[in-house]
Amino acid sequence: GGPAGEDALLRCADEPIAVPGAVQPHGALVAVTEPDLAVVVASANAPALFGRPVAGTSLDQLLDDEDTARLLAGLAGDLAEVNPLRVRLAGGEVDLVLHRADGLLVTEWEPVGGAEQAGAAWHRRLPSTLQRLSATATLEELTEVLARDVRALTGFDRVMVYRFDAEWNGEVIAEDRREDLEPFLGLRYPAGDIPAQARALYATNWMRLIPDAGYRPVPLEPPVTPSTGRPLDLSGAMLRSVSPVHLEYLANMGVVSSMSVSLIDRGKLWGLIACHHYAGPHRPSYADRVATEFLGRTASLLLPTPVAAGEQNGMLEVAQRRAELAAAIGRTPRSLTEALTEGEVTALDLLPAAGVAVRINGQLRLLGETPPADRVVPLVQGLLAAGSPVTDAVSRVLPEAADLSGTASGVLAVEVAGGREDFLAWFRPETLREITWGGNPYTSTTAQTDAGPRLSPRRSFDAWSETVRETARPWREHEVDAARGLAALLTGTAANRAEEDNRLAT
Ligand code: BLA
Repeated sequence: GGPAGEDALLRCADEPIAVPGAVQPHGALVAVTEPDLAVVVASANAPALFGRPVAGTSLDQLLDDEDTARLLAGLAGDLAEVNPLRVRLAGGEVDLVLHRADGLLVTEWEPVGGAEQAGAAWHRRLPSTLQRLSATATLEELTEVLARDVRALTGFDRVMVYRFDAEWNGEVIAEDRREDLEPFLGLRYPAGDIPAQARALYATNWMRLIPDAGYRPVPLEPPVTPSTGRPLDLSGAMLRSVSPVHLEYLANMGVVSSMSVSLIDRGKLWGLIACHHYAGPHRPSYADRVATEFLGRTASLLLPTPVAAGEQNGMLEVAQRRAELAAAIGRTPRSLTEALTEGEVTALDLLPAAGVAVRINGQLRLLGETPPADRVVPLVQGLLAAGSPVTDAVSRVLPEAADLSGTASGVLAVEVAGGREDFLAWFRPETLREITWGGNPYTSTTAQTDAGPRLSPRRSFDAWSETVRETARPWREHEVDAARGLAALLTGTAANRAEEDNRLAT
């Protein structure tokens, strides 16, 4: 794994962030039953917001008749289309935001006063913003436009596009910031900074806001919901109180306000738009947050296009080689191994690699730079058995293969079915990479808490460089697809030929 050890990650990932039993103080939460709107759970700050006790009452007693009617009308339809309902309370205008959880209607009340409003001016610019996003030609451009427009909309001091790698470490790949701030562009952060349960939540919930990381959590009353016997599920609540570990992290970073919007590629969390404010608390209005989420959703839809994925380079070549190899296999009377290793186009030409091993009907052939023949079969079988046939860091899967890093730091192996343990395997050598972390990720400390020892965030986020060894240039998705396609073709062909041989023999 990455810099933070598995155990520590697991303990961080154990924190039940969906049920903190508290909200942030920039609004109040009231959960009610339907259809009578009777109050079941309320945050301790609700009475102050409504100017009267809320326990034992119902929402129609807290709202005027007109707002109650609008609320009831909204409940009949799609709640996402109702949010926010602008209502008037004694203390002023409030954005009322609705969703359902634990069989209750959860209502969240956020005062309009005190929020930053980009408002109508920005909304008029939305069409041109979308035009700019969709007209970008590369992922770099797309994420740059995204960072710039989100900052223009929300007024944060710094807006970053943060991309996860295969091990959930992340990298800042685009940034727009106040000029006097030091750049974070290009810095990496270890997977443990955003633990698994947080990533799982962010894969379904697009937006979270911490207007003031120095806040004091406001408890829910009662702490345990009578109907479920558990604390209220706040995974869909905009006011959800966040992890104290994360608040410590933000304080260590000097961040006063943080907001993040998910970037989701075909259902999988791809990255985040991460926003910081340093000068003081910062709260973009609910409407502006919805607009930001809309930009995040739009960018997410553009991610899988070949242009954004940066996949157009080399894609045609690989497809072309694959077709040529398929033709060679179809036409040759020779063995499949010969067809793949002796023709004008060989398996080594299929995709960029330094060497290839072909093993069909137990017959092994090597081309280019590969590990020695007696090491190739155990290496590939070890990777297959470990469930990591495609890797750019072989020694992390099989430490005993570390001495092969000069030829096989990266292996892309595919099985050819037929019961003879046949395979194709491409090899890439070690390429030393210098990477720069936002703070030395190996210095996280363990803190004692009520729930036992837990990793606490590192204190320094100063750039810290490390040379990564025993890794190869990563395999790209279309390369893996081409290798799998070729293996499937060989599987079919080998089966046909075996059948033919049988018929000839009888
Ligand atoms: C959450 N960590 C987060 C979030 C971000 C980061 C963006 C989402 C919440 C938010 O929007 O603020 C991390 N923020 C970053 C990174 C950058 C940034 C990498 O700006 C880079 C520039 N964090 C730790 C450790 C633990 C931990 C050791 O450092 C665990 C013990 C936990 N991070 C943690 C948790 C959450 C989190 C639990 C979820 C917070 C929540 O939603 O309740």
